[in-house]
Amino acid sequence: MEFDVTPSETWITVTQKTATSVTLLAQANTATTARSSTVTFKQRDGVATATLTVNQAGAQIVVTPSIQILPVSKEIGADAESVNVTVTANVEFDVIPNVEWITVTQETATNVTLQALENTATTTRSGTVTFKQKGGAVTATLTVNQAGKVVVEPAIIYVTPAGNDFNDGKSWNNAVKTITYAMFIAKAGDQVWVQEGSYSESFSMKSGVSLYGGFDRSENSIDDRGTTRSVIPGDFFDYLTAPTLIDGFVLLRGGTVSNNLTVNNCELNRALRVEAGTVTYSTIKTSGGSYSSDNLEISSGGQILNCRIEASGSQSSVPYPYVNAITMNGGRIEGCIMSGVLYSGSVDWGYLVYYIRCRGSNNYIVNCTFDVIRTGGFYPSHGFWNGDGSLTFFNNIVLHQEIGFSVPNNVGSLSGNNFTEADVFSIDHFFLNDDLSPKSNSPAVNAGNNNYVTLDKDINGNPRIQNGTVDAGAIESGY
Ligand SMILES: [Ca+2]
Repeated sequence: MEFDVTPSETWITVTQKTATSVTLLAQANTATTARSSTVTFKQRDGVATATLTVNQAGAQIVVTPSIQILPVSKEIGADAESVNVTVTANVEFDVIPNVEWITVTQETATNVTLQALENTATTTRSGTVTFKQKGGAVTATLTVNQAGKVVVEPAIIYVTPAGNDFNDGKSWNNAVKTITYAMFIAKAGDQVWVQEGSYSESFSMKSGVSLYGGFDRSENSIDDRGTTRSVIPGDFFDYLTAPTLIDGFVLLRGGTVSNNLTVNNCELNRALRVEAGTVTYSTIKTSGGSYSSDNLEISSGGQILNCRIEASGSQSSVPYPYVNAITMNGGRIEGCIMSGVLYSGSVDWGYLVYYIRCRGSNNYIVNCTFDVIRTGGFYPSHGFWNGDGSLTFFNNIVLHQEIGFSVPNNVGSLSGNNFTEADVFSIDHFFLNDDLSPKSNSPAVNAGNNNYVTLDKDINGNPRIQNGTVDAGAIESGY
C-alpha cells in the first residue's frame, strides 16, 4: 500500500522516499534545550499508521573562562589601608599578591578584601595582585600603587636673651627673644634651642616640641652642650597630646609634669608634681616647711627615674599633723639617689615628719639608695608612712646610720606595714664608695631581683644589670 510521511515539526524534512525506504533530515539544533518530533507514516486513503519519534539533543553549552575585577588599579596613601575588590568570575580562582606588604584578609566568590601595610619609606612602591583561574590560565591583575611617607624636616628655632620676637628664629643671629614666642611658631617635631641665661617668663609647652637649654651658640648638636643650663624662673604648663621634652634647664618654680611630658637633664626646684609624666637624669630639690607641704608629689603613674632627689622636711615650732618630704599616690621612683634632711623640731608633734608618705596603690620604689639625714626632734622623724597606701619596695639600699626609718629595716616588718612586696638592704657606708657605688665586698653587689628592673641604664648611664644580676641601690657596680 502507499503511505504518506508527515513530520510534526518543520526541522525534520523528508529527503528521499521509496516503497521500502524513507530518508529524513533533521536540521541542527542551535538551541541549548533538547527537542522532540514525531514522524507519522500513514496509509494513504486508509487508517494504518506507524510513528517514529525523533529526540534531538540541545546544542553544547560552550563556556569561555572569565575573571573580571573592579578596580583594576588602586592608588593609596602611605598609611595602612584596605582595598575592596569586586570579582565577576565563572571559574574558581586564587588570589596571589606578589609583595609581602599586601595580604588577603577576606575572600568570597564575588568579593576580595586586601590589606596594605603602612609604607614607612619615603619612596612610592607598587605591587600586583593576580586573580588566577584554579587549574587554568585565565588571570586578572590588580595594581596597587602606594605613596611614600611625606617627611617634614624638623626645624630648629633659636632663642637668645638678646633676640627679637620679630625675627624668624632660624639661626642664632636671627634668634627670637622668648621661649613663649618660639613655642608659638614651633610645630610638632621641631626643636627649640635656648642659649644660656635667664628667661623671665612663664610659658606653655607645645605638643611634640622638644625644648633644649644650655647652649653657648658653638654647638652643632644637642650632644655638644656642656653642663650649664638655661634658667627659667617662671612656671611651665603642659597639656600635651604627643611626646614632648624639656632638657637642659634650671626650673626655679617647678610645676606639673603631666601626661606626655618628659623632663630630662634639668634641675627642678620648689614644689614639683609628677603626674603621668616622667623625670629622668635630673636633680630635684625640694624642702618642706612646718606645715602640710607635700613638696614632691608623684601620682597617676608619674615616674622619677635615675634622678638625684634632695627632699627635705622639717617640723619646727608650730604643731601640725603632717610634713611629708615626698608623697606618692600611684607613682614610681627607680634608680634614684634619695637624700635630704628630716628635722623633727622640738615639740611633741615632731614625730609626724616623714620622708615618704604613700597613699593608694601601685607605688613602686626600686633600686634607690637612701642617704637621708635625720636630725633634731623630741621624737624621731620617720622614713616611710604607708598606713593608707601600699608600696612595692625592692632592690633598695637604706644607709642605716643616718636615717631612723620608723619601719625597721627588715622584710618582716615592712610586710606588716602594707608593703606589698619588699626587700631592703640596710647596710653601712663602709660598703659603699663616696659616690655611693658598691664596693667589691658590698652585700649590695648582685643581690637584687631582676624582675623589678624596668630601666636599661643606671643613674650614671651604665648598663643597669651587669654580671647577670642587678645590684641593690642606684649605682650598678662592675663586680
Ligand atoms: Ca650586678
